[in-house]
Amino acid sequence: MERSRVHVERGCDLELLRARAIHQRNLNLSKRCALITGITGQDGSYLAELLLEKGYRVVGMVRRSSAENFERIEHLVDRVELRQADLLDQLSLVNLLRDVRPHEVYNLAAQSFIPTSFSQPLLTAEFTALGVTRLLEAIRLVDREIRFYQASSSEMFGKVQETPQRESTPFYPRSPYGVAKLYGHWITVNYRESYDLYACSGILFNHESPKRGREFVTRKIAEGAARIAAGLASELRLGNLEAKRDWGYAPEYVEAMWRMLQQDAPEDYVIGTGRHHTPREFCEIAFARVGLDYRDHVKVDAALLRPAEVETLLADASKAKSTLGWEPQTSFRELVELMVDAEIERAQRAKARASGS
Ligand code: NDP
Ligand code: GDR
Repeated sequence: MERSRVHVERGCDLELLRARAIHQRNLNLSKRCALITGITGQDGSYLAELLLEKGYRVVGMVRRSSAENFERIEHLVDRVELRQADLLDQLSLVNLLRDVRPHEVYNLAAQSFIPTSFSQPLLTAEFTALGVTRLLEAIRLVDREIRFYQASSSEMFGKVQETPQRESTPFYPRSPYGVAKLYGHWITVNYRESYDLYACSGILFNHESPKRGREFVTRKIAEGAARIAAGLASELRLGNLEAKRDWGYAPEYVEAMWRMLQQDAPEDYVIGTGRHHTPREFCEIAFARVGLDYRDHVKVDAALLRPAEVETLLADASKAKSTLGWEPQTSFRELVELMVDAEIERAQRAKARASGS
């Protein structure tokens, strides 16, 4: 008697599980599905948040590593599906698309740090340039209806040929990264024109946030100022303080990516604020935020200068405004201050951990 009740209960559990699985599969089929490469990066994590809010099924492509690197998506791991594949491995991309069958693919994965592109130019080309062709080939093989976003960069303008830079400005990249991104841009345009794919290249100017990688100058300055103020460091070594960059706030930029894939026709767009500033100005505001004068702490280190520098970048994003209805909302000062405030919190947590409280 007891045994048969357990049996019935187990049977019910199985029925329930089966029903739930069918329900989940139906939900998955009815939802729009987006695949994000580079989901563990700054933009990938903000884009995943945005697409989840919009009701998408979000699948993130991650590459195998000996230690997990999910810091930026820790708060999302229960709501996104993570699948292993690599931009270096063609077959893994084809299989991934066959399994997931996404409606939209956002290709954010890349070797994205310019100094590393000088020290590892071939690896950069494999990831950042040829990786784009591998993904486009996988789309062409599996489903030509997939909409594709390529993360192109203002670095393609490099030694700028006109100011401000817009979609029609000629390119002149100044680093192996810039050259690799230019290949990614043109192969995206070429597959759109050759195979009628819905493929867009978003030419995004620098965008930052507290989730920015530590090696990039904005995060490095924000972190440096906060640590010096907390007594955890005394100086900050930087390279070129005079380069001009058009810096915006990353969460706003991922909205532009999504909008590009919702248009009637695929096109390329410049995304930026139309204002530029130098690392020196970033230092001024960041150190003032913690009550310090940057001139007492920042040292220029010639080892951090680049073999070829991009001196100035400035976006003309008027096409994005008129077509996508996209406009930046966060000012430069707000961006610096929100990044410094986030680092102050981190430094305080680090101090508390160190003192064991
Ligand atoms: P990040 O450097 O923060 O993230 C890069 C992502 O690419 C990481 O998730 C990384 O994974 C992944 N990746 C690198 N190589 C591979 C590979 N072989 N296979 C699979 N995944 C890989 O970049 P951002 O989020 O800042 O930028 C997103 C994209 O936009 C990049 O392509 C960047 O070049 C471009 N871009 C960025 C701008 C910016 O200002 N942020 C401006 C213009 C363009 P892992 O965690 O395993 O290292
Ligand atoms: P960038 O960003 O090269 O524009 O590429 P980064 O923050 O690295 O440099 C911006 C400017 O600051 C100067 N700089 C320093 N840079 C770093 N990283 N570290 C320093 O100590 C330092 N001192 C001065 C640099 O010389 C440069 O002029 C970013 C990346 O996200 C790319 O992937 C993306 O495509 C472009 O932005 C648009």
